[in-house]
Amino acid sequence: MAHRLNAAVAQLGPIHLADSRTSVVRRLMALLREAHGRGARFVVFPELALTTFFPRWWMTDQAEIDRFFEREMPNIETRPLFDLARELGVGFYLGYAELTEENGVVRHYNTAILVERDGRIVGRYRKIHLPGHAEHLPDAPFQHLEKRYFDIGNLGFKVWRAYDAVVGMCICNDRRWPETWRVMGLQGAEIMALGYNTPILNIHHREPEHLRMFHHLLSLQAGAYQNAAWVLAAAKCGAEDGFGMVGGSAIVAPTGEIAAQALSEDNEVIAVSLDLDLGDYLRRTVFNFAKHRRIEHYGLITERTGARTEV
Ligand code: ING
Repeated sequence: MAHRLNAAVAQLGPIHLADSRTSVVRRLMALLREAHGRGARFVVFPELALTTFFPRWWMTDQAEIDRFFEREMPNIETRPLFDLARELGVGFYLGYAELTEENGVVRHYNTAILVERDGRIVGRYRKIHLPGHAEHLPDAPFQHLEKRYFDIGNLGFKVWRAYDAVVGMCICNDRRWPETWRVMGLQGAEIMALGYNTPILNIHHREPEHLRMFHHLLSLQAGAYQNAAWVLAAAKCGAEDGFGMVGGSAIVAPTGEIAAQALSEDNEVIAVSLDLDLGDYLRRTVFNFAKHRRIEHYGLITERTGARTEV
């Protein structure tokens, strides 16, 4: 009997600056109900799923910045989502801005959590690859200040046993780095979940807009195939206060094929019955890591940060 998990990706349309957490949680709960109605027992929500993508805004007042962060999870606004999940027996991945204190120091992370079907938080990931910049770019149409507002994640890329599967997590820009996928693949991830907020416009270089979707899907499909795992990716998309973000939420099979993809740039659920044995033949053959990898030749990957030509 095939080892299966009915899963869904819940894409979010725009969240505007003026939208309250309560209104957003209502949308998340509606998406959770729809996913449950479609048989899903695991649902992936986007990165920073409780607020607008605030790194687009230049802010200097820390109290203003901290208003976008959650000091505890669940909290009074998100508790209804956790309660509904437990009532329906559905687990979820949720991205949000985490404010916490470590050894007396306040930290700000771009975080994702794995919540089991009984409502318990069983996994936490803090975004490692923070894109963008830390300084103000006054001439740019918008900012991308993740390097200013977030600390670099300190939990590594892990996997957890959840929903009767082995599940890894990453966030957004992480998907562009093959190291992300391989570290989870080396831990036997069967499912790799991520949320993303990807602006349509490249503020650093004139680039055809279609490349945003191409690079997004290329990253997902390569990560899935080269590690023989299912990839579930949830966008927050559409025009947030007029600033466009790409959709393209997708469920990608271990073969690298797109099993389902969102059609809109609004709230939308896509669902697939994941055959968790589908990647087995790839892990036994072409991506039998133990048989084929030659780590004695890979040293530069962890010894050298930037590229350097020495010839
Ligand atoms: N957003 C974008 C992402 O990686 C980006 C930033 C877009 C970087 C395109 C490079 C190219 O999808 C986040 N939030 O990481």
